[in-house]
Amino acid sequence: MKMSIGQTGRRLLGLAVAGVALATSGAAFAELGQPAPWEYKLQGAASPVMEEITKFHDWLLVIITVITLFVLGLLVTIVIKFNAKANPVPSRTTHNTLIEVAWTLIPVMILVGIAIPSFKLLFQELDIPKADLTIKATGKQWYWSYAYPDNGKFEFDSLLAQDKQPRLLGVDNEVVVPINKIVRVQVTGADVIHSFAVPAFGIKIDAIPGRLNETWFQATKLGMFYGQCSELCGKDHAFMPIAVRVVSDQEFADWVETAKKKFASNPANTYASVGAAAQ
Ligand SMILES: [Cu+2]
Repeated sequence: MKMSIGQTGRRLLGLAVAGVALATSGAAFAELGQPAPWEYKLQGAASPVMEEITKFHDWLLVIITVITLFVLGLLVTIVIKFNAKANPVPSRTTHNTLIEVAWTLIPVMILVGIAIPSFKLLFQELDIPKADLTIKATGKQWYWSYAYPDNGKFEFDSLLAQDKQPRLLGVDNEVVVPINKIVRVQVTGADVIHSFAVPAFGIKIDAIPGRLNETWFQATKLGMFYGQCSELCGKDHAFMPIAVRVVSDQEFADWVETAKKKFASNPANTYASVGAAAQ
């Protein structure tokens, strides 16, 4: 099948329009705190750390784009100007001090330009500010348990709820946190290594048996935020989602009161079983 130039042009235009439509519809479907179909960007940020991660990501994207275009430009120049036909007698130059200094110094400057924001971000992630609230997340095969050691001392299990939306992310008991408060998350594993990750908050930390890892987030937006276990942990690794509900201070206080009663006799509640074992 032969196409005229006009036909090819129209096909290409059609493809481009379809591509743009796909890209923008991906953005239109995007909902805060969960993945979206055809998503190619990071999830929307809902914490100061994630905002910085997004900025850093965008900065790196600028750097790699400029480098890639520059190298492409060099390659095209070489192919056109210095092929055997265009340049039958090649130059025998072997050294050029200026270029050698430049191609050493410029990459060093690029690396420094990456290292400085990178270390700033690393310190922001690892330096946990004074926490308003602590939550302990324990990874188990294959669900999460959450303990609230400060607020009323209760603990509960959070299992995938098959009938809930979004599919494979909804759980029976959600983690609830107040908005704009610094939440310290202590993470451990009860059996094998899991990983506690919530993209919109910019957190991902291994849950290792016998070890207590710490991370933090400050949710700056109300709503539901979803994450998943991010370390291969066995056959149901894909079915132990993390669901965090960010609410107002008042709603959080009310929820704590309800949760204390609801989970008081929960067998997962280690605070209750410690008391029972002592009797
Ligand atoms: Cu896991």
